[in-house]
Amino acid sequence: SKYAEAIAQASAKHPQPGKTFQYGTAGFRMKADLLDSVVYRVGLLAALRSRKLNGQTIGVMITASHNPPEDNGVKLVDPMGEMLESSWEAYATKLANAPSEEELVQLYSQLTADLKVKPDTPARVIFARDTRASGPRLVECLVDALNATQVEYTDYKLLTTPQLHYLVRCVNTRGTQYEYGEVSEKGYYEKMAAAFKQAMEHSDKPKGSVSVDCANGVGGPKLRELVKYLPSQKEGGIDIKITNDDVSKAESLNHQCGADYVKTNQRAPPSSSAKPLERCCSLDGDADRVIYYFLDESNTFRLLDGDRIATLAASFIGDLAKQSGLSDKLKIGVVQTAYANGASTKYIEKMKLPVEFTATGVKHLHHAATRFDVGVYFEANGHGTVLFSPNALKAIHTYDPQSPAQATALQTLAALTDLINQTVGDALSDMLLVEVILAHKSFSCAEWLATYTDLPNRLVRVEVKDRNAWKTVAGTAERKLETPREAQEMIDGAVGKYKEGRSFVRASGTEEAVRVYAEASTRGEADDLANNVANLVK
Ligand code: NG1
Ligand code: ZN
Repeated sequence: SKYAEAIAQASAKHPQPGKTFQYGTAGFRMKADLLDSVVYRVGLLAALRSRKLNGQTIGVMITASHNPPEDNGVKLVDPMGEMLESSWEAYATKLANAPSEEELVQLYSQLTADLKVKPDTPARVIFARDTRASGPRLVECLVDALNATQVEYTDYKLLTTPQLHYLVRCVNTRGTQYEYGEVSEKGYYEKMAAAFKQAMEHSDKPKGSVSVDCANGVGGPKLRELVKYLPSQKEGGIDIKITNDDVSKAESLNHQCGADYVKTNQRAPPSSSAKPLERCCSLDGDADRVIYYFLDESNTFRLLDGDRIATLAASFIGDLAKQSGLSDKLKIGVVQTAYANGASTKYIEKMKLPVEFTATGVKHLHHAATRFDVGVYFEANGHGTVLFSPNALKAIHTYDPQSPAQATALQTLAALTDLINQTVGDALSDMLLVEVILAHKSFSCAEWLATYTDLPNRLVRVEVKDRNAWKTVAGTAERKLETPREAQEMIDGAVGKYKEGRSFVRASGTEEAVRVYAEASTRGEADDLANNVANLVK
């Protein structure tokens, strides 16, 4: 076929290391030194995907998010800024596993034919990477593939994952009625800053400051850039204190800091110097997750996780919908996973909002959220966003307010549709959203925390020989095991001994391990239950 020779030649520079790879929930992710051939082949698939979609631009992001500095990963972004369509994940896996150049070329022409891709259609790709040391080398592997398949490409160098998703959507909607924004990093900051100003127009000034732990990743320099576009504290903006923004020492990425550290360990980064009641948040290594927290008066660590952001956003948007006179037109719903704290689910039900559960992985949540006019979705770990449907946008932008109060609520609501990244969870955007809501509600972190009481919980990672032995029953959002045979009965037995106990086991989609989650009415009981179930699994 047309590119066969070029593909084979460049592929020989990046031989398959004799490993089996799988495009998982977060694309391919592993030790960076194993990734060269994988990234090369992902580049080949990006070309195919773009040609299949008539030359629409596909994104490639090189990052391993919250994982250690020596890891890296790669994932594809579809034209509207969504994750790669799931049926194509299998093609990625197949390409990554082709053992030789001949088999790779063979598979590529097979896919070209099966998918009815016309090799002469133009192909366009944009890509970016996080701050990992292996990034530039992996970019070379990617570029080799794009050159071999004659793709037009733009290298955006360092970006957060959500910034790349934003750009992909901007390129593909340019000049249409769905235009999403200017196709540049600057366009991203300008859009967000303008929306922030508008969202703050009818609010009190933000109280206190927010310390942002950037995990020593790409979020640091990008937040510093964003801050230049935001109003200063004097002008009614937020006092943002940036910490852990050192990207010069590769080994410090995600080390003892960042959203995953804080959520998993349920404590502030040891480097934090925040005083009691000071508002803090942590981003992860590619800035698509954010977690809030603070120390209370008695110096006890208090977490405000993704469930908290979801409930805060749902309650605020619900209020705005009522105040603007649009509550009939905006059906608001919340999407969670089994990892959501049971108390957050009860609170959403108390607000009389529908709540749905999906399997772990944002693509599942995202998909479910599109079925609401306003779909709020967050994983407990802080990854999520709020989606406004085309109907919701139309209602918000065409409604004629019947009073000044309706007009101000409507203006704030409209600002949120621009402030909130519509493509994927975005730590910078989500952080501004939280700040806007806290300012509007005149909420301190303590008042936010007081909206409901989390059930104490524990997440344990158990290394097992074969994680695939743990399969969950379809339709249970991963809450029940089908195999190993007696496992679920044993778990149920353990759970039954605790008040408000809940526990489930599932195979990780990103690591060679299974995860045990447990919650119960006291800290001690939650820990006990988690340990008991972990022992059943070992
Ligand atoms: P796995 O490894 O499948 O549990 C983890 C997170 C997910 C999601 C993905 C992708 C937990 C319990 N799991 O998935 O929520 O964020 O990584 O990064 O936090
Ligand atoms: Zn991430």
